[in-house]
Amino acid sequence: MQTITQKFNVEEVRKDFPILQREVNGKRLVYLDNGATAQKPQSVIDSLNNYYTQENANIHRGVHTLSQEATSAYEEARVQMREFLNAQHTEEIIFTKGTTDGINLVASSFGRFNLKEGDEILITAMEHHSNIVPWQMICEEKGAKLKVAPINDQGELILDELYDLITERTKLVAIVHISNTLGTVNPVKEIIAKAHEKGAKVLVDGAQSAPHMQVDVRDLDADFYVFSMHKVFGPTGVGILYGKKEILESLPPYQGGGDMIKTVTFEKTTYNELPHKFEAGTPNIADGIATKAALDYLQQFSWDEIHNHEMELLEYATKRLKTIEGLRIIGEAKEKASVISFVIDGVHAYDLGVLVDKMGVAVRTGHHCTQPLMERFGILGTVRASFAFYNTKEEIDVLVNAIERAKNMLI
Ligand code: 7TS
Repeated sequence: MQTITQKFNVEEVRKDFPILQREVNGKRLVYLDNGATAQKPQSVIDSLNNYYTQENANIHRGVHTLSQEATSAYEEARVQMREFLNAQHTEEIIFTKGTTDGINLVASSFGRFNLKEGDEILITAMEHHSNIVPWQMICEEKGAKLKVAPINDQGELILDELYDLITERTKLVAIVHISNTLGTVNPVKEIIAKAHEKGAKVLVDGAQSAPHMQVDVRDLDADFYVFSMHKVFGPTGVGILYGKKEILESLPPYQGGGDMIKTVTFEKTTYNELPHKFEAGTPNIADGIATKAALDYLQQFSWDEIHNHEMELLEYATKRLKTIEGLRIIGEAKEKASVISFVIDGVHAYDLGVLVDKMGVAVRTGHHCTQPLMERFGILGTVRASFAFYNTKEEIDVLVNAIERAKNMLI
């Protein structure tokens, strides 16, 4: 799948991301909030600039040259995304606004079409709010039941209990691939197989996995896979919904409007084919096109190189953070991505976040849009450092020193 043209060298890689050179509060930026959004390489920024300076036109409608060029560039991004995910058909790739938008699309369209009173949707205790609330809304509308699979104290799914919760009433299992708060990597392939045995479809929230690992939707046999490009070194405002062709074809549209129709009369409208059926209105053209630049950038490296580097960072950061007295890591699953959440006795996460920011270090604090998960651990929030492949061990040293200093000021 990957075309490897460049050997992974973190110092060289960092030069591709202009923002990493800037200072924050008089200190070199140490950006450790990649779980919220990742930084963009110059090639993505150039793609956006090029679109607005050279290509700007609406797509799928104009006969003029600019419109045709923009349409080709947009559709090329879709083709490349198909390859990136190893999907079978290009029309299985739907452009959305992001993960949240993709989940709402499926909840609304699949939910309206398939759910009836007494049916069940299964999620897990570690879901992001955007993989909880849309299901609550559609379950309430349809009289269906939302069930929640539990986790253990390490932050791993209790698989036996999860499998017991999948019944013949379960219409869909909606599950996060990698937890944004705990870093836990869930065995989604196995879960999908079990769900399919019982006739349930599966949506995978890939918001945190797409930036860190190879996603092969056919190998996983996922029915739906959603993520946001802004976490995959691409632009904001564009996301991907992969759905199996036969399922997407069977579903009603999410929104009505231009581009999603074949014919319209006041009596009856017929809908366009995939993928346009799910892409009403003028899409986010510039960002859709820049998605290709992000994939081109990422595909210079092998996933093994990225994974090895990130695992070194995870191991090093875990070891160093554990030397801080009173610090407790939340989420110690055996299979983890490069995300570390922690609490420190007697210190409020928010205060710590504000102080380390003064030292140039960007981390996230709070509940990370996983309030039920915070409740499960009996805490209000954590400090979270989430690493990308452009981060370094030196930056982890800066983080650890900043935390020590902040802690001494606060206690
Ligand atoms: N699902 C997961 C697992 C996420 O981590 C996020 C965003 C979303 C869904 C929603 O993605 P969006 O692009 O539609 O907003 N997570 C985070 C985070 O951890 N910090 O800020 C956003």
